[in-house]
Amino acid sequence: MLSRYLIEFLLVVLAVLGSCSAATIDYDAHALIINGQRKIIIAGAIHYPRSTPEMWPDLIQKAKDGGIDTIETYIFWNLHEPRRREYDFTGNLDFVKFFQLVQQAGLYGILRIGPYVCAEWNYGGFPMWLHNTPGIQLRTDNDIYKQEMQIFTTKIVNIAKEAKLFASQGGPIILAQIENEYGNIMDGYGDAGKKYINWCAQMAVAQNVGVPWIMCQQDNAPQPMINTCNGFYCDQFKPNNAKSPKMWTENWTGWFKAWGGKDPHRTAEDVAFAVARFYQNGGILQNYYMYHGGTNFGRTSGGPYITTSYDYDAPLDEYGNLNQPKYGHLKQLHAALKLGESFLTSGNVTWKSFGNGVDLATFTNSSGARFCMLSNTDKSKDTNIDLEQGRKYFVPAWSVSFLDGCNKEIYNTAKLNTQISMMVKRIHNKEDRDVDGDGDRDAQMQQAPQLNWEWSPEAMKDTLQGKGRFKAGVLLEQKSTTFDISDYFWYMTSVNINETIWKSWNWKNATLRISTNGHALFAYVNRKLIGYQFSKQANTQQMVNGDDYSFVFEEPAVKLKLGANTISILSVTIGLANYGAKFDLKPTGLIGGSVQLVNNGQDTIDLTSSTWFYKVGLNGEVKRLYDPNSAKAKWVAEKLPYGRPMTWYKTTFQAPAGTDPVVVDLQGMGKGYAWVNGHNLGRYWPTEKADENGCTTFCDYRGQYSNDKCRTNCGNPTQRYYHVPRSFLNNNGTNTLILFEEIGGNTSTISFQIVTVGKVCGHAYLGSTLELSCQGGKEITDIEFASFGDPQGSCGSFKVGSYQATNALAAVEKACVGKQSCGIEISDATFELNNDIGVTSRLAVQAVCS
Ligand SMILES: *[C@@H]1O[C@H](CO)[C@@H](O)[C@H](O)[C@H]1NC(C)=O
Ligand SMILES: *[C@@H]1O[C@H](CO)[C@@H](O)[C@H](O)[C@H]1NC(C)=O
Ligand SMILES: *[C@@H]1O[C@H](CO)[C@@H](O)[C@H](O)[C@H]1NC(C)=O
Ligand SMILES: *[C@@H]1O[C@H](CO)[C@@H](O)[C@H](O)[C@H]1NC(C)=O
Ligand SMILES: *[C@@H]1O[C@H](CO)[C@@H](O)[C@H](O)[C@H]1NC(C)=O
Ligand SMILES: *[C@@H]1O[C@H](CO)[C@@H](O)[C@H](O)[C@H]1NC(C)=O
Ligand SMILES: CC(=O)N[C@H]1CO[C@H](CO)[C@@H](O)[C@@H]1O
Repeated sequence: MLSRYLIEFLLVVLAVLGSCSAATIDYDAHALIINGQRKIIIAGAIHYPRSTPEMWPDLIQKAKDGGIDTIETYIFWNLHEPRRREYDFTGNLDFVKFFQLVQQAGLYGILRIGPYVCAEWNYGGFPMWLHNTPGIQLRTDNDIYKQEMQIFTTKIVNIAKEAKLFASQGGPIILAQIENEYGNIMDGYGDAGKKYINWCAQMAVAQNVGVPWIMCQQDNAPQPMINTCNGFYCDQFKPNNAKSPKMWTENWTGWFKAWGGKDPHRTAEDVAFAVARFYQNGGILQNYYMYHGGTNFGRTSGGPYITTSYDYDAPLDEYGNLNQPKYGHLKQLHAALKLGESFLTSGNVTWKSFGNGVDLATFTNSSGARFCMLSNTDKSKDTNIDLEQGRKYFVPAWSVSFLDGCNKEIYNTAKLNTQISMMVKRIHNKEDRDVDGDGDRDAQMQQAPQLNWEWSPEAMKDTLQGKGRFKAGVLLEQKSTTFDISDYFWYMTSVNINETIWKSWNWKNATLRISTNGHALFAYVNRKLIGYQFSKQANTQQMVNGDDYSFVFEEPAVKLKLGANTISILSVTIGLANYGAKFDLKPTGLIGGSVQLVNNGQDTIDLTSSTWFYKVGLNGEVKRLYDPNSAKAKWVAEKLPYGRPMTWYKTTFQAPAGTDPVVVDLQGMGKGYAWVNGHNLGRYWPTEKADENGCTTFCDYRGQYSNDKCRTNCGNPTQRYYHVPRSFLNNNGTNTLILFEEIGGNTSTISFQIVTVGKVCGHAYLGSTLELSCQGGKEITDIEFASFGDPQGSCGSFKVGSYQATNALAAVEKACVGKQSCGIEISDATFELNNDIGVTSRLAVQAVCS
């Protein structure tokens, strides 16, 4: 205890010392000026609730090592204030600790309060009580909303001020944001929208944070707000004030994924190209959205239909591993940009055009030294450019070269000199890695440990009998009625089939027809499940456009009986909308829909206006079956069901050894929720498959990126593996996995696995150093391919080209085998070159980590 007090004392001393070094943040059109120093900023987004406090230091350190100087995050209102005036800033909601870690790492921070955040986050970050406040209208000139927004913004600012988080107080935060992408949808609010955005600006300025405020995608942002750009490319963006710096708050490093969607990829070369073009064209701050995407734990994913993984193809993958080559290629870009900082911020630039989309920007710093960026924006034509000194520069299509002193190429966005890591998921137990006794650590060959399952049915006696907690003569709106505390909402009614109807109609063949706003429903008639349905498969574009998720459920051959018949409908949400004008008013559940019994398509009994009974949530949720310590849970091992809807499953397991990230493979299961030791991992849905069509094996980095380009994983489960952060696990004793299965699943193949580097590939040009490294203490055990010349193909399918040096394999084996990481200098000294080999020669290597 003593040492803890000592540490706390030291922290207090440090904080006091720290507060002396308050920074002034200023700007002009060419630089952010921090304590008088002219800077460009390279920022990366890491959302604190999408990982765990135990992961934060590693993520922040990796960002720093990757050349990021600023960490940006939104603030997530719905988690911080789940009920009005009840706040939560504990665990992974401790944003103060997050920014303190950012500062301890020597980085700056950007605080995007919103408080509307979009972010593919449930309801864009709005708490449901806000929506349910009488008289409120969100994101417009409405006094009730403005008051709540001001109270929450002030609360966050005050917490940040108390912790001295603003740079003006000696803290890390250099910029703050109010509202978010309002400019995109403002027209939908008419004049009230304009009034509102002006009010936002005044309210923010009055907070007196001592650092500049920004508004993203807000062309008409009132001064002193700095309007900023979001997008895949922002090189042509111009702020609305000549004195404002050109800033890019969201440079999308990849894209998010939807249930039913394919895996998106944005190449390292194209991200680097976009960033280089931005700074070449006078940009001074860009923020990778995301630098680490992470996981939508619990019920945090929005959409509807956003997956639990929020990997985003970001430089750090969902689990915090380096996503190579993107991470390393951007790291080198950042080093090149920082080398040019005094030039890029001088505002002294001249342009020379070589035609065909080839342009040279020459920056001169105040000492008169020069720095050049040579860009080729043509989508297919590579070029060789002769600069004054007679030196030729090979500039591939869709790339930018950085020329130190305007005569030495230090980086080109299309020339990858960094390793590609092929990540694998595997069963792994340190103790018995060498199962077949041949001296290899043959982890892949091992069987997953057998899991022993128990189960418990979801108790539905009450709801299948139509017993609810309250009733109404209409079909209610789901999210507002449930306050969104659960995905699940029961609609129940009874229909009396009297003698007259029974005789006149053929009720053996009735159809139940339900029209709903979604996102899924399970229909029961007289206690029997007659069918279920989900909103149609969505693709990401539909969600961005805020498409509706309504559908009509129709089940023929519904058996009715003379007298009272009970109809129970379990309506399910799958993440609430987070984008679009008035997205908050988008209905969920059966409101505005209808429920009908139809006889041979002719006669109809309309139940829409019947008396409906309601119940919020599952009984298992109320009994906390997901909590391994719940006293109310009754688990049995006998007759373990397969394919049974509405079933809870429970098992115990040992945590995989080591430090590599852990996932649970839920292949075989249908749809539901998973908890480890009571922590909600998020929705699982491995039966929801990605479209069969539209994938590519080869991905051309050249040309304008769109989120449909370079998709993979066609025909496979959208998400099969679910992240179990190490901090959720008990490394010594047992761990408990609990599942709630909606549609029916098979637990036999569920296993826990680690995610690690399986193979590494390298690709590097003459004059650079190729660095290869494994992860988690593993070593390079085998070189599967090494060729210096013009190797063809890509990682996993390299082939020798038309010429190669003779000693590449031996040289690489010597440098790398038996090591956790190695570096190979690509020079005349390393390889036996012959005359054929020119400036485009490169080394390609594929190695195994185990
Ligand atoms: C300008 O660049 C040169 C070469 O990199 C450097 O030595 C000098 O310090 C720079 N001047 C300023 C004012 O940063
Ligand atoms: C840009 O730098 C050059 C070389 O030092 C100098 O001649 C020129 O006056 C500068 N231009 C501006 C606008 O500062
Ligand atoms: C039977 O039900 C129908 C439809 O609700 C109603 O019109 C009719 O009056 C009922 N007949 C009797 C005998 O209750
Ligand atoms: C039931 O309905 C279907 C079409 O909706 C029809 O083809 C079939 O003949 C009907 N069966 C009976 C027994 O009425
Ligand atoms: C867990 O077990 C390891 C060795 O088996 C031991 O060194 C460590 O102290 C244990 N940790 C806890 C928290 O019990
Ligand atoms: C469950 O999955 C296992 C493994 O794929 C399979 O062998 C078994 O037949 C399945 N059980 C049922 C009831 O489908
Ligand atoms: C503001 C901005 O640059 N938006 C762009 C984001 O990216 C999409 C897809 O490339 C463009 O359509 C937008 O214009």
